[in-house]
Amino acid sequence: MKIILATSNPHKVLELKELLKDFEIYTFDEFLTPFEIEENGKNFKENALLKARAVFEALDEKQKKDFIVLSDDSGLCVDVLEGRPGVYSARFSEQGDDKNNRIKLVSEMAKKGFKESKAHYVACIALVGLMGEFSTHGIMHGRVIDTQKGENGFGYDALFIPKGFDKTLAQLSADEKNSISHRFKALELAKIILKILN
Ligand code: ITT
Repeated sequence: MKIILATSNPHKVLELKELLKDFEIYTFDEFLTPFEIEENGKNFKENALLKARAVFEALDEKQKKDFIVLSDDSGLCVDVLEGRPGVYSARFSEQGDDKNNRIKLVSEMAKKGFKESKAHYVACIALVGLMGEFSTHGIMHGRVIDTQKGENGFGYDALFIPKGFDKTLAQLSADEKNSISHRFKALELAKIILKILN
């Protein structure tokens, strides 16, 4: 089955390609001129569907027959921040880059008097094709700390310790992260749908 990834985040592309090794994977910029997709959904599922739909609609009729579009909307929900940054994870800081997002997370916890908090990552995977629209979710529980540790991964990984571990995600290898992550879990469910559609 041929899949087009509807994401502009190169870190996600790497993880998704690794996790979807058995499929023929393309990125949407191999077929389309990259364009802005307004993520104005109120939850991960709405945003994931918005992204996959926008890319699918931009394909020509032949491509629509040949491909399924797969998107990922994901984020980190921190308990002491009442679930923030959530769907705003990519644009939490004014600058909207990973480094400033991590700084803002630590400072928002500090403002409330916390050095760490329970937290969870969520990923929603959306699939859009001629056969219809589908979505799956995956969650990884853990805690966030106020000191960055490790160099691997992206986003908030240097601040996130998965439940049952004593290292941050950025201190784990890509294979270790990919065997426990929110993205891995959502994709395991998405693969069941893909197999049935095939
Ligand atoms: P696309 O919309 O183009 O896919 P994006 O980065 O804007 O790219 P999202 O809106 O889904 O994607 O935001 C995801 C953000 O959540 C991401 O930028 C990180 O800050 C955070 N995030 C999600 N999954 C993560 C992971 O596995 N590790 C670290 N941070 C993650």
